[in-house]
This record gives sequence, structure tokens and C-alpha cells, in this order.
Amino acid sequence: MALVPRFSGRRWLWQGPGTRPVRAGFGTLLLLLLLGSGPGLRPAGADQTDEYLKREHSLSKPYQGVGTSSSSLWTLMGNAMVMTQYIRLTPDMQSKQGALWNRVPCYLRDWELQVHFKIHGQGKKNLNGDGFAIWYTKDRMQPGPVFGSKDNFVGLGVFVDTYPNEEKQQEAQKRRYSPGVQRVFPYVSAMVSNGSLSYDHERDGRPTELGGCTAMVRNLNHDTFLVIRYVKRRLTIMLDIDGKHEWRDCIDVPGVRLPRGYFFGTSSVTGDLSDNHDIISLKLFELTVERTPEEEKLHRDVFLPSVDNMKLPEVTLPMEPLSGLALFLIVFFSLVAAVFALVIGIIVYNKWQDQSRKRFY
Ligand SMILES: [Ca+2]
Repeated sequence: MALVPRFSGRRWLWQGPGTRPVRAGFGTLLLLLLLGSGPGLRPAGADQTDEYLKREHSLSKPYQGVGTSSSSLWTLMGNAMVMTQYIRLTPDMQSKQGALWNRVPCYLRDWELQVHFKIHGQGKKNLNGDGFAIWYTKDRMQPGPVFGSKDNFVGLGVFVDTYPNEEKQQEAQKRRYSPGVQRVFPYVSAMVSNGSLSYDHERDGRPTELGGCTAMVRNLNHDTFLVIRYVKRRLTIMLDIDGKHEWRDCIDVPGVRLPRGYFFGTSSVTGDLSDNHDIISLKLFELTVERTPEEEKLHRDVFLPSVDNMKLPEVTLPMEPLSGLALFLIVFFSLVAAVFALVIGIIVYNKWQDQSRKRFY
């Protein structure tokens, strides 16, 4: 298996599909470069990274923690089904909708989610749909129109879109794309929303996308992987879909602010067109990165998702009704302030009267 060195923070990571993130210091890197990083060669300590896998946010065969009960780690929704070798979000049938949600909120600052998936079906190219989404959002288990999940979500959505809605619409209107604008499907894209953004399904999310790339992921005989990495507010999405066991860059956006305590999930929908959307595994790794004191200050927790240099519409939160105690305190302190002002006023008035009387005599 070829290992792809990637620079992340101050450490080099070696990444192979389906494996754990592998760390090594600079010395090991030099040694590896001298030796040449051939197949099977691993940096020292590669086997001691198990502790980074977060089991409470991960899912793999034999899918024991998956179910519909409140005690299961992963909850199924809609038409999703647990099979022996995979979890089928939707079968290759029209109008199906399925989802799988982690029940444990994730409080990690830096993480990496490896998604092993398979999309396959009877339909010919562009006669299949619609793809699936991977979520890191505030809400979970909310069905809706965005790949089977709710619109105006709060958090991150990564979409593996297998049907070009916009292109088909343009074709129907006998319009042509200018070559620079056309996106080739299947297409992977990402979106961050604070709840005020809507995913435009008719345009395959083009107005709100942070970035994207073409990904030929259907009906392949080899394994297909997608990885979402979130380190020091940098969102990176990479793919391993060519059967070469190498990560290929897809999206890389700095300045992505995601709150902690959100939920991982994945969902899918079929309409007139369909596909089997299968999840084989979801593996979440905690990444330990060093931060300078300045970075520590800069990377303080946020309460709403946002992306630097990208203006999201403001969220207007409805005013919450005041509790009885809050109301009492407001009235009480207003009264105290009023009495205080009155007393001060009387004192000042008396002083002024005394002085004018003195002047008079
Ligand atoms: Ca689409």
C-alpha cells in the first residue's frame, strides 16, 4: 500500500485508505525519504495510533452498535437497513430516503472522518440519483430535501451528488453551458450554513458551495473512500476512488469555523432515479496538533458555523420569552434605579434651592 505523506501542522501524516492516520517526526521522515517509501513501509509507531480512533463516533462491521433503540451509538432512519457487509441508506428503488446518525455529540477540536462507501445501481450514467451527504450538524435525525436531510441546517454538509440537476434543466431549456462553468458529475461539494442558507437542489448547491471536484464514484469494482479533515480550522476533503490507494485533493478551505458538540451523520435520497447508497464504514480519528499561544487565542470556540471571507446571511433568532425570575429581576432593578435617581434628584434640587436662597439674602 502506497503511503502518501501529507504535511499537517507540524507533523507529517502518512495516509492509506482505511488505515489510521499515521504520525512521525522529522527524523523518521528523513529516514523514510532515504529509504524510499515503498509499499508496506511504515514509519515507526504506526501501530500505536489506535488510541486516536474514536469508537463512539465510528462505525464498522459487524455493525453491532446500530439500531433504532435509544441505547445504540448509531441510529437508523427511514429506509436505511443494516446488512452484513454494509449499511444501505437507500436501495436502488425510486423515492427512498434513509439516514444514519451518530448519537454522541463530538467535542473534538481537530478530527478526520474517513468514509468508506459504495454507490451502485442499474441505471445508466446520468440516469441514476441522487447521491448522498455526510453531515456534521447541530441537529440530527431531521428528514428533509437535502439528500434526505433537513435544509437550512446548522453545520457542515459534504455532498456526493450523482445527478446533474442544473445541467439537465439547462438541456431541457435548450441552453448550453459555457465550458468554464460546467461541472462534470458525479460531483463532490461542501457547504457550511448557520441555518440561514438554503441548499439549491435545482442548481446542485452551486450558489453556496465552498468548493468541489468531479468524482467518478459509481459502479466501481474497487473500494471508494472520502475523507473529511478538519485541522486548525482548515477543511480538507480528499478522495481515494481510483483504486490506487492514494488520496487525491478535492476541497481545501481555510478559516472554517465549526462549533464543537455537533453530530456526525449521513443521509441519502432517491427520486425518479435511484441507486444503492451503501456505507461500509465511518471512522473518526482525533488528530493531535500543536498550537502556538497565538493560535490558541485565534482558535477559540465558536457558537455558530461560519467561513472567513464568506458572508453568510445573519441569523435572526426569535426572542426567547423571559423567565419569571429574569422578569422579576429586571423590574426590581429598574425600580431600584428609579428610586435612586429620584433621591439624587431631590438632593440636587434641595442644594440648588439652598444656594439660590443664600444668594437671595
Ligand atoms: Ca444533484
